Amino acid sequence: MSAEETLILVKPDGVKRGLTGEILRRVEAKGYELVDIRLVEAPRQLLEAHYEEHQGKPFFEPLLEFMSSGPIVAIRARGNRIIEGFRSLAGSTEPTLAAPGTIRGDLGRDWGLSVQQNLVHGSDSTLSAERELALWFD
Ligand code: RTP
Ligand code: MG
Repeated sequence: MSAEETLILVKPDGVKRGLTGEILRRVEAKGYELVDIRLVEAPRQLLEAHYEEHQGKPFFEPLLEFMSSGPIVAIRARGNRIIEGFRSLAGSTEPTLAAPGTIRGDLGRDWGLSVQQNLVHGSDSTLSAERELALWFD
């Protein structure tokens, strides 16, 4: 089987807290390859497309506001079963519930806000990975 690619985002909370290096370190230490990387101030249109599955949900607007609150580091990364593998490195969505040893479990904080500020995003399927990589890297 040939290696997969995924989109990883270090969200604005991760960049602001100076955790980009630590997050990249974990991705590289796992043996994944960094193929491309860029720092982006994401326009609203990009975020709406990225999160189209969540349109209409109560956390959609706060989520877009959070994702617009500072620069994001977008990473194209490659490896065998990286889509599943990175989501396992990232841990569950809620930092409080994410297992220790994961990015969100070790480094994520619950700020008591209406949206989970959980440091990273990772594509959740080959279809989303293709779609999201096309949005962030054209
Ligand atoms: P991601 O897409 O960012 O990798 O995270 P995920 O799959 O674990 O979570 P998902 O359900 O796709 O939700 C996308 C992002 O929206 C924020 N969120 N906040 N009720 C809440 O407070 C809530 N629910 C979702 C998080 O930033 C989540 O990562
Ligand atoms: Mg998701």
